[in-house]
Amino acid sequence: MPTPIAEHTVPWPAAEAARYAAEGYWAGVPLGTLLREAADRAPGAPALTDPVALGGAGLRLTRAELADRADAAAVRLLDLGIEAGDRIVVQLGNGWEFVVLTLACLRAGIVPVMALPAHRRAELRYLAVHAEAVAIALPDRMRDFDHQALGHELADEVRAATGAGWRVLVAGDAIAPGSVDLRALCAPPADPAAVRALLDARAPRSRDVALFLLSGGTTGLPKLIARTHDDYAYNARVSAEAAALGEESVYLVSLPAGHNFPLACPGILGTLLSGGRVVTLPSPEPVRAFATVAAEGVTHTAVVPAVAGRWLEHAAEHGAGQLASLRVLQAGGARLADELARKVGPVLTATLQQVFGMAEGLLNVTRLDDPEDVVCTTQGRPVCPADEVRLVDEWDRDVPEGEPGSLLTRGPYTPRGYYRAAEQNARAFTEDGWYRSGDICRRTPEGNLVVEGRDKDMINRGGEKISAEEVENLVYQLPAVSQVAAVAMPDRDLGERVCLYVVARPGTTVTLDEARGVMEATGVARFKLPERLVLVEALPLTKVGKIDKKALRADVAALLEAGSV
Ligand code: OOB
Repeated sequence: MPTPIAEHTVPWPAAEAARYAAEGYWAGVPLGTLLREAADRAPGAPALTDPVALGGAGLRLTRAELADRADAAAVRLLDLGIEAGDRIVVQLGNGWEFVVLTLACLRAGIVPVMALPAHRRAELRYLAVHAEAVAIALPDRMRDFDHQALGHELADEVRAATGAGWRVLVAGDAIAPGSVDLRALCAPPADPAAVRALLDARAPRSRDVALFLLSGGTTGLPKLIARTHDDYAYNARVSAEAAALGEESVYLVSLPAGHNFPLACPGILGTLLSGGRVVTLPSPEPVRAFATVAAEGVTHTAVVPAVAGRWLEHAAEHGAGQLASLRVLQAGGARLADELARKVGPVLTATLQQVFGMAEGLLNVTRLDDPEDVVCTTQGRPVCPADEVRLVDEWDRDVPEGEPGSLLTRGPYTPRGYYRAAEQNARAFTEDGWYRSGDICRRTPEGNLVVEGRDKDMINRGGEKISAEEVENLVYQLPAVSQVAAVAMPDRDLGERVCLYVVARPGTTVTLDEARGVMEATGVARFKLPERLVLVEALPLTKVGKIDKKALRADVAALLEAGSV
């Protein structure tokens, strides 16, 4: 049977936990109950719109309808033998099924593992095995990929790892034999009061793990971040306040919904807790997104800088008339260039909120009433008075005020360790529980953070995080590769893309296609594939003998500048 989650999580020390509860950051109420209570405050108010559902006719749910469907789905999951504490890998596109299933899990204490739609066999298998999941929820097909078939292909390996069953829950029209029809599972209950009473009686504890998020990735395999009901509810609530979300707000989710930013910063959960309405869209592509903002009266949304750039271009060409209702545009996930930031207000006619966050916890935001310079040139400041942030040098000593340093953090919604990862935790957390974010920041005199770089081995491709180590491990499978280094190369649209520096074995060569081919064969997400390959005689080394990635990043930037790659 799957191991109880608590055996592999790192709790906050008792003194801190007591303080976070006493100071009101931890409300002591599980997320599912908080969401149900929010529904009770105005049962008939609109809560969820999926304009694409039902063959384009759209699905609209009130708060009560959404909460009842979530309760019905929770009970049906329990009836399938999936119990509180069990894990479900969730890989769904942005749509109503994602919202109902997530709420159902939160109500029943079933723990979703938030995969991304771009993940493929390698990532899903790893997540399922590492989390000892008993089920996976996916679409039948998405963007020409047969997710349902993959869900079934994973069965044997996952069962061997967990010793438990494996259910494939499928959202779509083509439900294969052996799959569970997720839409039927999420249908309204016959007796809403009965399912509700059943779930009220078995609500999880607020300090239990509510869900797993994935780390941005600096190691060979992604790490799981266990977020508790208490900490994640606070995360959603405090970011909703900072974005001024309320009952009249309409939040558009067009980034992948399982990512922390659109899920709870304030995202779907913050909106529903505030009594607002969530509108789902499968992608942030501007023609559709702008039309949806206009049609649904969207007031808030979140984008990554690459999307902000596309929206600005689209608005410059076609005007921003469709965005009249948009009040707050959040941008985060990667550094937003100051020049782009300055255009958001005038061109998109919305207030920009920069969000510098991480699935590991800490959230920094610019406030809606901050002066323009702060909003356009900084990534904001922590959302919680109890957030602790240090900027340190390579010996963990605080840098002088105003100097750049590596960001360490602790706080009421920043867990003290990854799930089931003792070895990585020793590196990613200090002994006294500070998380090493790997971001190099400086603090302005008025207390805002500016992200200046990073000292972690990660490539940030338009907000999608790629571990250099993971890419390198995969490319090393090619016999002709003697040495390989994956580094970020600057890119106008995405900020960064993956570039490989390769030393080939004598008498051989390595091409970009071969490197991509060997990665694809292992079934990893396509966004991780390198887009340039530079053959070199040797890789530059630092004084201590490590590959000098800084030199390589400078090298590829110079090559691009000279137009020779
Ligand atoms: C968000 O979360 P993750 O876990 O995908 O990635 C976290 C990392 C940060 O450590 C930093 O390196 C980078 O992404 N990052 C930014 C940034 N926001 C995130 N770098 C520069 N400027 C920013 N504004 O990306 C995330 C989570 C919650 C809210 C927003 C973003």
